[in-house]
Amino acid sequence: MVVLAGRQQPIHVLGAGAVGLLFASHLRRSGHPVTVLLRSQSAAERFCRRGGRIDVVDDWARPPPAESGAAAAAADGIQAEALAAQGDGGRGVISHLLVATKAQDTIRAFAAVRHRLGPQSTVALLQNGMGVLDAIQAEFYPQSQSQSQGGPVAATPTFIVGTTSHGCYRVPAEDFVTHHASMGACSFAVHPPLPGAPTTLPESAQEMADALRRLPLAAVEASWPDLHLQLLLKLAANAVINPTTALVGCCNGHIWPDNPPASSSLGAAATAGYLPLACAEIAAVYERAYPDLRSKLAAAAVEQHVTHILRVTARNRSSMMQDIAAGRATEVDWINGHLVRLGERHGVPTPINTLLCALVKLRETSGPAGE
Ligand code: KPL
Repeated sequence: MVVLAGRQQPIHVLGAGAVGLLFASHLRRSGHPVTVLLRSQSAAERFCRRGGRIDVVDDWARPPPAESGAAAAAADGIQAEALAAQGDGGRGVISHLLVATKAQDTIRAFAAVRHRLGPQSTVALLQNGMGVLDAIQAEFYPQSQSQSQGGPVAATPTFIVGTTSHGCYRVPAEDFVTHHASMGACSFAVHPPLPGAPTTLPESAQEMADALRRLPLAAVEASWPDLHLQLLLKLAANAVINPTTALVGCCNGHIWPDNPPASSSLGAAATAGYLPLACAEIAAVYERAYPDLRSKLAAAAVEQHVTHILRVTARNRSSMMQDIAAGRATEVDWINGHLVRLGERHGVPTPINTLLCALVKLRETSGPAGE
């Protein structure tokens, strides 16, 4: 951890949803100073009044029938800052930033901290879907894109891209509490320096990678190409699980084909046809878009991965299901929408993803109670 003026630099966490709270709490419990960046002054005050405490309810560690009374593991002494105060230029540089916002909220949230990031900063991104780093670069660091084509060297932060299969959800009535419903894993990779940029990464990049690796969240550092493969597999899992559970309003396990049919009639229907068809469509897109990865992204491999994620997150409520239930916009454009656009670019039809996209968007506009 960098020590400036005798003070350890905090890891700032942007996005206080289920995943952001889970990581913030574990980072704090691992001994790091942590600052959560909250949307409003009143949220920051509420957080300070509870002693800067985040509770993680470890649902995954409980046997299935015991649905209540789980002890929460608390991490306290976490600092909070409000993002709402525009022009908070007085606040210092952020050396380590973990962005755990929803894909669709990331550009807006990033805009509020961009002025506090410099070339010595490291930003770890942890969104579902694809294209968030490209969108950030296009919006805030357009020079970095010209640099990849040999343009002038850009003073951008170092980016770490991660993906996680931990299942977690929040209950709206519980402030700063996250339920860790299923123990998954996490992979991340440091974005390699762009052509022409210094090849030595800032200290903050190694520190951020070390901090993530040491969390009790099965986090592993991957090479950049390996991470790309994992992002594509995770995209497939999110494209099948999230809209289906959001539209039906069920936990992930309900659509898990191996669930006993007695407890899940939709699970049985999925076994019969839907899941393999959806996976085959995604694999067909990948085959054209990434021919080099053909052997690793065949329909059987995609289906095996989706089924694995369904099994390990059976007790979770997918993030899209939670968004729909709360009347919020979803990540569908970054997940199924991304696959539809990729299919269009490579001449592969994507009727299932197109339909899922359209249905989720209709559901988004019909409001929480479906009026
Ligand atoms: O990423 C998820 C999500 O809900 O967004 C999974 C891994 C599917 C867990 O529910």
